[in-house]
Amino acid sequence: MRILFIMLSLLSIYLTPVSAQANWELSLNVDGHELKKYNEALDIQLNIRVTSSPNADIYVAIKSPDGQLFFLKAGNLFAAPELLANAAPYVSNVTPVAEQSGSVLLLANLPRNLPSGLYQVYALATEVGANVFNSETWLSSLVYDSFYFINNDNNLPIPPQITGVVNEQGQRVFDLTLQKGKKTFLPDTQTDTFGINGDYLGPTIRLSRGDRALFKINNQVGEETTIHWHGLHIPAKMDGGPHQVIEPGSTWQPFFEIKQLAATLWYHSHLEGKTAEHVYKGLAGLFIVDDAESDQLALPRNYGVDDIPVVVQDRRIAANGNMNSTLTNMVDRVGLRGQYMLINGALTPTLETRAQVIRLRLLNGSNARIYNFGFADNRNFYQIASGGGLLQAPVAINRLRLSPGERAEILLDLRQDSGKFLRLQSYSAEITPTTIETANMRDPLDMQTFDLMSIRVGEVGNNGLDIPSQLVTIETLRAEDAVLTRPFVLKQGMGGNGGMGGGMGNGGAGNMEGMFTINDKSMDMLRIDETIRLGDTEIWAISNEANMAHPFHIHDIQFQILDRNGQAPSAGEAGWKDTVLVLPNETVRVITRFEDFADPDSPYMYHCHILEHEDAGMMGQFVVIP
Ligand SMILES: [Cu+2]
Repeated sequence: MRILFIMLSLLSIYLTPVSAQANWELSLNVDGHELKKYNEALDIQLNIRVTSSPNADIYVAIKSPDGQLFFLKAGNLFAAPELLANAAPYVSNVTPVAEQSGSVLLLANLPRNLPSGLYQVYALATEVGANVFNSETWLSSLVYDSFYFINNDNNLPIPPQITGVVNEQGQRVFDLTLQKGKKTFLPDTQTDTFGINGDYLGPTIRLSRGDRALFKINNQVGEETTIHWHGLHIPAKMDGGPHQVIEPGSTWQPFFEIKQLAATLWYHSHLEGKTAEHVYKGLAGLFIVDDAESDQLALPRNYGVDDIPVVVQDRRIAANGNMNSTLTNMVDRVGLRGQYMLINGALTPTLETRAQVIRLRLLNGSNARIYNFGFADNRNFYQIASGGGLLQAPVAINRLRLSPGERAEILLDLRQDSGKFLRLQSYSAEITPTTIETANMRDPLDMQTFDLMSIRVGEVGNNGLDIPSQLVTIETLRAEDAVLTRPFVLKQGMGGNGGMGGGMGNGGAGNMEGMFTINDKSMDMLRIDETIRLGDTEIWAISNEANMAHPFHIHDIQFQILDRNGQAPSAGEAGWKDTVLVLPNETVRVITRFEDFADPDSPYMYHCHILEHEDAGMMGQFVVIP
C-alpha cells in the first residue's frame, strides 16, 4: 500500500479544499507494480472507512500524462464506471458503512492507444451535492496513487550469445550469415532490414583472451559489404575494413587470436561509402572479450540475467515501417538521426530484472546521435569500463555521454528497488549546446530528455554482489615515451559536390561527399595517409575546427586520453578507448603503442564514427611497417 498524502500542490489548480472534516477516510491503491505495460491489467482499489455520518459524494479522478482530468462515474460503489471529462461524483449520496473496499476501475488489458507516461489517481469524499472544484465541505482528505504506463509490451530482447565450435586446430569457429530480413519495429508494420543469423543485428560473440577464432562470414544480402571488428587488436588483413570486401554469395574467413583485455567491443559493416546504410539496416553486433583478471572480479557476469547487453540505436521510421536513410536537410549534416529509439532492436523496451546489482554493457550503435545517459530518478550509477577495458575503480556518476561507436559498462544497484521501475533516458539538452553549436543543425530530440528503455525491478535477486571498490590496474602510457605527435585536424567545408554549393543546394544535406575532412583530405582508398613503425608509441593530437562534435576512431589499437584542451580526462575516460568524442574547438591528445602487427600492404582506418561523415570521406588510412 502506498503512503497516502494530501496533494495540495498538484491538485490545487483543480480543487480548493477548505476544511477536511475527516469523518470519511479513503485510501487508494493501484494494484501491482508501479509500471504497467500495454496488455497488462489495471486494478484501482478504493478503501472507505467512516467514523460518523453524514452521507457523502465520493469522487475518483484520473489525471493522464497530458494533463487531462477524467472522472469515474458509476451507479454503485465498485461497479464498472464510465470515464467523464467533466467533474462528476464516482457515486453520489453514499451511506456510511464502517468499512468497505473494492475495485473502482478494473481493466483486464490496458490498451495501446493511451499515451505513455504517469497516470495519477485521486479520491475524495465531499458533502452530498457539493461542487468538488470549490467545495468548503470536504469530508475526507484528498488521497492519491499513481502508475506509469508504457504503450508497448516490448521486453528487452537479449541477442543470443555464441562462443563458437572448437575445430581440430583448436580454433573457435563461428558461422555468420549476413542476410536480408523483415522486422516489426512499429506496431502492425514491417521494415526491410539486414541481420546476422537473424532479421536485425547479430549474435553476441564471446571469446577470451588467448582464444583463437575463425569466422565463416557468408554474404547473403545481395550486395557487397564487409564485417569490421571494432576495437579488436588484430592484423589489418583480418580487420574487415573497406579493403576486405565480401562479394555477394561469397564467404570471407578471417582468423585471429584474441590479444587484448576484457572489454565490450562490437562488429559492424564497414563498406567504403555504404557503412551508414548497412549498419542502419542492421549489420552490427556485440563482441565481448573476457580475460583471467576480469573473471576473478565480483561483477555480474550472467549474460542476459544480470549482465545485460544494451545496443542503443535511433531510427527514422515512416508510418508504413519504411526505414529511409536518405539525407535531406541541414539537420542531416550531423548525420542520420531518427525519432524512434531501438534497444537491441526493440522500440523503447522494458528490461525485467531482479533487485540486485546488475551490469549494463552500453553500446552507442547509432549512426550519428550522441546520448547523455541518465535515469529519470537522477540516481547514481557506476561506470566500470570504457570501450577498451575495465577502469581502475567504479566511477559514481549520474550522466554518461557516449558518442557513436563508444561503449561503456555500468553497474546499477537495484538492491533496494524491488517493485520500482527505472527509466533510462538521454538528457540530450544538457550536452547539445557543446556538441552541435549551430542551432539549425539540431533535431527535435537534441534539446530534450527522452526515454530509451525502462527497467522493471521484481523480487530480490540472489547474485549477492555489491559495488566493488577496486577493479584492475591499468598500465599508464607516458607522453615522454612517444616518438612523435601526429596532428589530425577535423574540418567542415562546403564540400566538393555537396553542401551549399552543390548537391541539394539550399542548405540541404544532399551529397555530403568531401564536406568533412581530416587534415584537409578526403578518404582515398589508394592513398596511405600515415606510416607508423611497429613498436612505436605515438601521440595523436586530434583537433576539431568544425562546429559540431566528431567521434574519432582508430582501428587496431586501444589508446589512452592524455588530455582534452590540456585538461586531464574524467575518471570515466581514464582507461582504454578506441573512439573519442572531440568537441568543437577542442584538441584531444591520445597516446597509443602500435604492437604485434605490421603489414605495409594492408592499411588500417582512422575515421569519424558518425557513419555518414565516414562515408562522405572523413576517414584516412595508416599502415604499420616493420
Ligand atoms: Cu564526423
